Amino acid sequence: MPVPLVIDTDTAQDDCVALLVGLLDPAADLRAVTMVAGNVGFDQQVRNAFLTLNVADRDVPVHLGCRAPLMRPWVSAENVHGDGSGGLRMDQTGLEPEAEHAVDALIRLAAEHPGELSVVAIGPLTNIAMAAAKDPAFVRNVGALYVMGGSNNARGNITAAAEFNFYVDPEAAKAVFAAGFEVTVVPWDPLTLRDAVFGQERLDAISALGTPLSDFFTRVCAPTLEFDRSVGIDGTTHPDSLTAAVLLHPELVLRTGRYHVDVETAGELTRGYSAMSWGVHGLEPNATVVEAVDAEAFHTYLRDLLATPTTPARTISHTA
Ligand SMILES: [Ca+2]
Repeated sequence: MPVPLVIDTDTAQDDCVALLVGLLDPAADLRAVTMVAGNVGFDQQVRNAFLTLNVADRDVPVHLGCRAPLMRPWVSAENVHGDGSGGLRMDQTGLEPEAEHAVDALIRLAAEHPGELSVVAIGPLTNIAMAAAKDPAFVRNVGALYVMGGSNNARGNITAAAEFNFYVDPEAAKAVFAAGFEVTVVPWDPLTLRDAVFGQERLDAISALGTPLSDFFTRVCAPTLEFDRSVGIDGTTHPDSLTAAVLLHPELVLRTGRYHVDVETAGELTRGYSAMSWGVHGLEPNATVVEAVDAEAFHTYLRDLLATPTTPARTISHTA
């Protein structure tokens, strides 16, 4: 039986790849895409989501969610991602998001089949925290919550201490870990930086596929590749697609640990820092943290996914 899921996303770069996982993997039954403020301008994120649906030749409801963090001004990652699509363009006439707000869609979809829906949250946790605050039953109706965010006692990416998603809306992240969800966390460091970086050889293997999906992947990931190389990472990073993949294919996971995860909201230098306590500090575990995945198998999985033939209905062009 395919896994019913919603992907909550700030759609840019690897978020697009994560959407492809949800749209194309036969193990997934993607019920909706919910949008949250994060990587790039909100309306551009929505365009990136529709661009991704088009290249996958799939139609899934898109719901617009929170356009700002709970308590703070939005922080962009446009310096990393550009417009998040690598400059891809298409005519979006007639493509409309659903009228229902993302927070209400999350609550409704989880309530329709209590305990069965998985939520893959790969942006700031604003929508998830809002849904939990609006309807406490949401927490128990969600079967599993997979979160890309934080670092496991390791370095951040937007600051020395913090990973972007938790940094942008630390209050939402803190609330989500306190809410009682069954949470699995895919952290930035060390996991992503060790097991989900695609260097030139892996990128060449994908671009050699010559499918609409592989061309899309190469274009969309190009700005991240350039940025990553400028900061000493030798390839593109894929934390969001990894998060969706490990939900659908737990056999990719080689090691996990149970942790008490909490998020810093008041630090002078550590806003958004994820404190992951490993069981010796007298705190009850509230999350499973992925510690190692089969990097080669993950690359093979994505490469095979991007080999899927699709016939995009709308023409995609590239502007430099
Ligand atoms: Ca993301």
